[in-house]
Amino acid sequence: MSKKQIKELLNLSSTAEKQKEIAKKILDNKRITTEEGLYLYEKTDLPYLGLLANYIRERRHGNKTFFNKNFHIEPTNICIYSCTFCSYSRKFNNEDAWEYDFEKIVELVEKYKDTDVTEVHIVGGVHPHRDIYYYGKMLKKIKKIIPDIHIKAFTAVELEFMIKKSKMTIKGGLTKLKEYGLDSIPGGGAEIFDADIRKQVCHEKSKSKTWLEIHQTAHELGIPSNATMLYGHIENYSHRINHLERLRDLQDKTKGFQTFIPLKFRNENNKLSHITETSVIEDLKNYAISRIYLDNFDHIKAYWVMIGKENAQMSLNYGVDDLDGTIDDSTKIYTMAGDKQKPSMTTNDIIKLIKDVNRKPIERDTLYNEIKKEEK
Ligand code: V47
Ligand code: SF4
Repeated sequence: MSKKQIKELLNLSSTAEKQKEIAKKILDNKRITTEEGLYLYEKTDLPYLGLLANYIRERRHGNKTFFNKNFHIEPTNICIYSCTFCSYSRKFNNEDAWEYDFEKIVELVEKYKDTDVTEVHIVGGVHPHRDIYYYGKMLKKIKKIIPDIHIKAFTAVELEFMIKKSKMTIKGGLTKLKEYGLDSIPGGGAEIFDADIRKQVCHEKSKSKTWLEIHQTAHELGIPSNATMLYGHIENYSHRINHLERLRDLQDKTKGFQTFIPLKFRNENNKLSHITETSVIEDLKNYAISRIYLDNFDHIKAYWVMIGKENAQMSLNYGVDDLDGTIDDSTKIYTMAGDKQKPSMTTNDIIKLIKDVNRKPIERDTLYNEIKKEEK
């Protein structure tokens, strides 16, 4: 259907020549340039972007919409950094600071022992006292309770710190963590790669080069990872395209990224609260352009906790094919930044959400192996 619509668009005299050129490239499965990416952000509208992005999404995945059964652990919100967009981190002596001890972590994991959850996602603050040996012990304890659970843990920012603290090289540190049970790396900490913007929003933490180096090394060691982009704060469209370009380049080299997750900036309780959050239209445009631009990424994921369930449903027509998981309500990173929804959905909730917009729910594991087909 969308192929026919794109062909009709190519025949319309009112369609701008540049839009026709880009649409033709998409039909021919060709890569668009940085300049064309910027043009998409600056000069095109949502119906056009949706048409192209949905065509690509359906060419790759048809009607399939992936989700997984996972739970999150945020071991601590104590963090040495002070990113201006962050609502969640606290210094040691703050009354809202927390750190779970191993007993608490074990208690959290045990809740899922005899369930069909396939993944645990672990992301937290950069705690000044915690090194690889500490986190290694944590991973081992988790695997002891649920041996075949997939552990997706630690952003590149957390990894850089714990590896340095343990006086290891990136390669040495990641190898050690793999031995301890690390299976893949989440996409956080990327924020925006542009150096000027990074300086303004998170000047102390990992440089873009280091973030990319950690992911590249992980891929070379057989540890897959995800990629994110935090958008809708002080960056402009060329910063976003530059970010996507750098991810696309690395993916050409390693093929180690599994999915791209645009993260919408939420503005409550942080130093950027004066910034108005992006509109739904802008969010959908951003998903669509990500789908069009990242031609070497298999999946585009909407993190429903952050954009809300209805917007996540809409995103499935704008390039998104994955809605993340049935997250347990221990996640605080977004509720502290303004999300009002309790971040938890049962499997039936997520299946219904997907079916309600005529897509086909597919449960996957972290590596996108299909677990069980849900017939419509
Ligand atoms: O790096 C922090 C972002 C990230 C805010 O790989 C904020 O499957 C919006 O890594 N508004 C951490 N975003 C989360 C993360 C993640 C999330 C979902 C899926 C995956 C995955 C990874 O959260 C941080 C930062 O970019 N963040 N504060 C905020 N106020
Ligand atoms: Fe720390 Fe991460 Fe928050 Fe930055 S975004 S202050 S690194 S918890």
